Amino acid sequence: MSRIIQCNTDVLRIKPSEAVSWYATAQSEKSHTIKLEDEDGHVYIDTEIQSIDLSKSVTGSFITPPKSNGKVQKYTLTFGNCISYITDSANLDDDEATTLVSTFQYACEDSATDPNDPNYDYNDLFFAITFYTRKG
Ligand SMILES: [Ca+2]
Repeated sequence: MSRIIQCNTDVLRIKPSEAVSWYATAQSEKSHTIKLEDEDGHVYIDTEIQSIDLSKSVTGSFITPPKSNGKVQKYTLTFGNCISYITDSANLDDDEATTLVSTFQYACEDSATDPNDPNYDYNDLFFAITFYTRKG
């Protein structure tokens, strides 16, 4: 079920050595920044998208580092020019209920029209990030 989150950050728990891909597009007069960094300050996504009609997009991929310090890293996702977002996720599981693919999607609100009277149509920035458990 979708959740409305009243801030511009989320925390993702991503397994070590996981293949990750992401995609963003926008429908806004504003330029939107997206950043993903781990607890040690390493940056995995640092991008900007400016599109008024969903015609432009940015995409990328990376592999998370091997497990360090015996812990699973938490990654902080930040939408620089948004004030809230709606999010949901979906998993693809095999016959043994092992998750093969997880996707988190975000529809973000920037209230570009008037910060004092936000329209909350959540169509300003769209972002999706997918983790692939079974790599190679
Ligand atoms: Ca809006």
